[in-house]
Amino acid sequence: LDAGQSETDAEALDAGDASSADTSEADASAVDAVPSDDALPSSDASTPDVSFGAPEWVKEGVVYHVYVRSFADSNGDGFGDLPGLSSKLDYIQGLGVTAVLLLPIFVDDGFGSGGYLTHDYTHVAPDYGGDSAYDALIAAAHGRGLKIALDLSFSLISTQHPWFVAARASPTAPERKHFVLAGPPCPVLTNLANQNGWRELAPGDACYWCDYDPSTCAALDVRDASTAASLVDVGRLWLDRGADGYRLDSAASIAQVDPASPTVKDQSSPATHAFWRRFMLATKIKNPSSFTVAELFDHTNDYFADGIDLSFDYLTWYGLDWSWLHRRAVDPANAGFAELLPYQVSLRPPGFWGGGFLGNHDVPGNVLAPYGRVADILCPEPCQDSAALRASAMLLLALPATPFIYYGEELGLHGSTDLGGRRWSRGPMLWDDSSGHGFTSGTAWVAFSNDATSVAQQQGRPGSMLESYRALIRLRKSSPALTRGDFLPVPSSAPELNAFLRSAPTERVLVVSSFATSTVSATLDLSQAAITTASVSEYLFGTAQSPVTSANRGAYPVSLPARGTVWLRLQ
Ligand SMILES: [Ca+2]
Repeated sequence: LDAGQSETDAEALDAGDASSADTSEADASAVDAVPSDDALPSSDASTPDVSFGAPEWVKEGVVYHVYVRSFADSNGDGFGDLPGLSSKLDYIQGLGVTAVLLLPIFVDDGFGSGGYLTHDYTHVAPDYGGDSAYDALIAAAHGRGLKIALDLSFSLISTQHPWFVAARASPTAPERKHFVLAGPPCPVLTNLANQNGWRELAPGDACYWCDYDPSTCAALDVRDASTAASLVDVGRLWLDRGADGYRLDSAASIAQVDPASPTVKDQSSPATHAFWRRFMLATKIKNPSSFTVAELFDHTNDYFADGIDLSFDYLTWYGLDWSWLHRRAVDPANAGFAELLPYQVSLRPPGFWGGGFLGNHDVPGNVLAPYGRVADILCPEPCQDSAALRASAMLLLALPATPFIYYGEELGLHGSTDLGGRRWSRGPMLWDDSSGHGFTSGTAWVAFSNDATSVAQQQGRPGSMLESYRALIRLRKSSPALTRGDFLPVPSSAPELNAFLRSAPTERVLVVSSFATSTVSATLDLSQAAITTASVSEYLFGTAQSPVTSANRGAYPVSLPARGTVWLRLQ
């Protein structure tokens, strides 16, 4: 990283220089007019006419979630890059997905943070191919009708960011305004037992905060107007440069420590909401069809009021031991589903949309850990029976939420054999069976998984996981019920069977799923489903069942083999 260039970038990012983000005066004044504590932005008469809520293309779409560093390497240096990703657009388009969400691609510290600690929000990392490779990707993707979404990590930046370097160098540096500072002496958080995060900028100097390793990261202070404006400009900048949406990393944490009360860590603080409100208004003005998905674990209603379009459905994620899918995988008779999924759906106010997922980049793991990729949970190596993976895919793609498919899940990919924490779930894609697996002509930056499979093996092979995903994505996208339908839990006589109905005006789809390891037979109560004598059952995917009729709807008999799932269309 060229130091002189970095300073220039940092200055350009500063609030005073609106030209850096090509911000029109009209946009800026509209955003600045928003009070920090107003109601839902669209209800505020002082705001322009902006339509909030997830755009239709997101509600009806499927998103492919990619770690660029591990997807495809174009130049043999062992790191995946944007030209590599661009070279795989045929494959991505062939999956049938609508959009590709990239882990952070900005100038960063590379391996350590996975891109989440940025040095410079205004440029793409050189080892990803830089800005020109980004422009080429956008042009190629848009030419195919594919959307590209970026990951924004605003709560913490790298201690190598020019702002921090300058702030640390001098007590009078104006860049100090960008950081959460307190002391000396460093405050001690009172509501955390084993974690502090305050550290002196220099011996005897003020303290900055980071709740990970303070030697690598520092919290930005979005209560500072110029800092907030700079970050909002980043949101405008990348929309101007063709991005179609954003993932908001750690959205609840962006203002979790207040310099005015530095002993308390408080997620979802008023300053957090004020910032996102301003950010959402600015980005919706810039591109009304863009979308934002926030990494949120709770209080999602409050973020909808800020204008955020959708949140990830963490409660239904398999990857945490308190989530339903994980508990279900461990104990197939776990009855939590009957309450949990309706609860998850109930968390959303009207208009708010969910993001469903089975796995992501954040799951640490090793051979002994309970987490990892979804395949590590549901079909550990050597994976002899992939039925459970297919069942999880059928659930994901039937839920009332936009599915986010984490790269490799469509192959049944397991974690990297690297033991470095989250690297486990960030291993390289397996494209073919050569020594570099088609990922690189050099040496991959992190170990491959032990999977004896690849895109080349599964492509075009009927019944393969890849072809199953393709078929399921195609079915979902063509189904009004599965994409936009209401969600209605269906009572089952056996707790091992999870059943629900997705219901649109023109179509209903019954979904029955079992993670049991043997056949389960039960009856379902479909009496709420308005089955008439004219209803016709059409088997869509999975284990064929008898038709639903007006005579059997009160006690509809189903029988599912181990790890069985069925999609049944009722018309
Ligand atoms: Ca490369």
